[in-house]
Amino acid sequence: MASEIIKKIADYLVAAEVEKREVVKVTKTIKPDLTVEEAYKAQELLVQKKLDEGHRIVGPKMGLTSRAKWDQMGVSEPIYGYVFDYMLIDNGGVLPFSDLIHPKAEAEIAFLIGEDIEGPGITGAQVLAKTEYVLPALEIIDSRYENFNFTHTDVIADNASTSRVVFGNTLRKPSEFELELVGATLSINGQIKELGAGAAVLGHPANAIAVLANMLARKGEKIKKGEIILSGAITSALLLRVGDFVSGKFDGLGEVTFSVGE
Ligand code: 0L1
Ligand code: MG
Repeated sequence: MASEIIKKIADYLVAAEVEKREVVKVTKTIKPDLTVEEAYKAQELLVQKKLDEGHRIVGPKMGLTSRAKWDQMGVSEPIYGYVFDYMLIDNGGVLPFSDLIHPKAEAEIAFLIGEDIEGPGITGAQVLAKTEYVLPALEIIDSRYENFNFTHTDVIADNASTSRVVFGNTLRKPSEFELELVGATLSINGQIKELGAGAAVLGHPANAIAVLANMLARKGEKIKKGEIILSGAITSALLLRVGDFVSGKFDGLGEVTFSVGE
């Protein structure tokens, strides 16, 4: 049973998302000593609220998957959140800026899972064997906290800044690739702003999915067949503005685009 304070945190963050307004981080306003366990409990309540409203989970997502981000946040583990159906934008579609607070885009490789994956002890190789397809994606993160200013536990409670996702149309078997070598560029209005390779994600994007399976196992959960999972950012995230045309080009996986509307 969640405590009143954990419920308060979930309500605080859901209201910020719905009202599209940034808020001061939870560790400054509600609970300075928020633990990782409590933060995931708050995230669970936030997720449950969305399910109760009739939204459907597309899949979990991994965040903070680069060692550079770990150093920056002083942590040694990625985080996860959940992508919902209302967050999906068609490839080539429009992201209405007024729906969000201060969106940023990052390039990622997504995994369409072919069989349940249950930790602990899952490896990247096991993930690849149970992956139906990989596909390119642009994730739009939109922290509910002012200036993206948060601690590790704040961002966990905030559903790992999850906001919108554009999946590409090219589905390929993971066996066709060395995913760690897949390069990606992220451009705005035709100019390459960021670039990277799959190896930026824990050495190989499948490793991030393995970590997710092992983290979910701690609470008796598993990755489910049919889920589409973002494995973590290959590039840094770029702040978006109205009028931007955003394009992610992935070696062998095609292009994903969207425009930022008003
Ligand atoms: O998807 C991500 O890696 C985002 C994790 C949260 C950190 C951020 O909002 O920058
Ligand atoms: Mg991401």
